[in-house]
Amino acid sequence: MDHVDAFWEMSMRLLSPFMLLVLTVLLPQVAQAHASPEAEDPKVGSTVTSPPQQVSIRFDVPIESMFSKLDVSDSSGQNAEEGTPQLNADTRTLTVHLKPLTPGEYTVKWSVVAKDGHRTEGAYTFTVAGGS
Ligand SMILES: [Cu+2]
Repeated sequence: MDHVDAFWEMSMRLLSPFMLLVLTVLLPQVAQAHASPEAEDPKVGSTVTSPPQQVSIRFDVPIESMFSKLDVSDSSGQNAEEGTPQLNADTRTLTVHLKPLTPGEYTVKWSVVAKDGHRTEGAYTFTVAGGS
């Protein structure tokens, strides 16, 4: 074993605990940087008795408004939203206004880009009660 190897081995022995600490602190933040829905209004899978005037989703991290989409459609696939989705001042809540909704099931599709550049997307339904 030559001098360089010994130096290298000692360096790694000292550095490894430090590297482990750095990874432990940094990795959870990287993993959480994707945007996941925290709260939906109307709630996922819910049945509401009065037609909502808007759909909003609050995410767990800030999102980019330019790349974020929020679509609402009725059971025949017709657009139910009115205008384009707006990002609230908190930069975590996406809201879109709705046309007057008739009773039935509605599908909400969302697709957002978090500040780390990663896109996440999902869909869920809610039902407006009444009718047949
Ligand atoms: Cu990410």
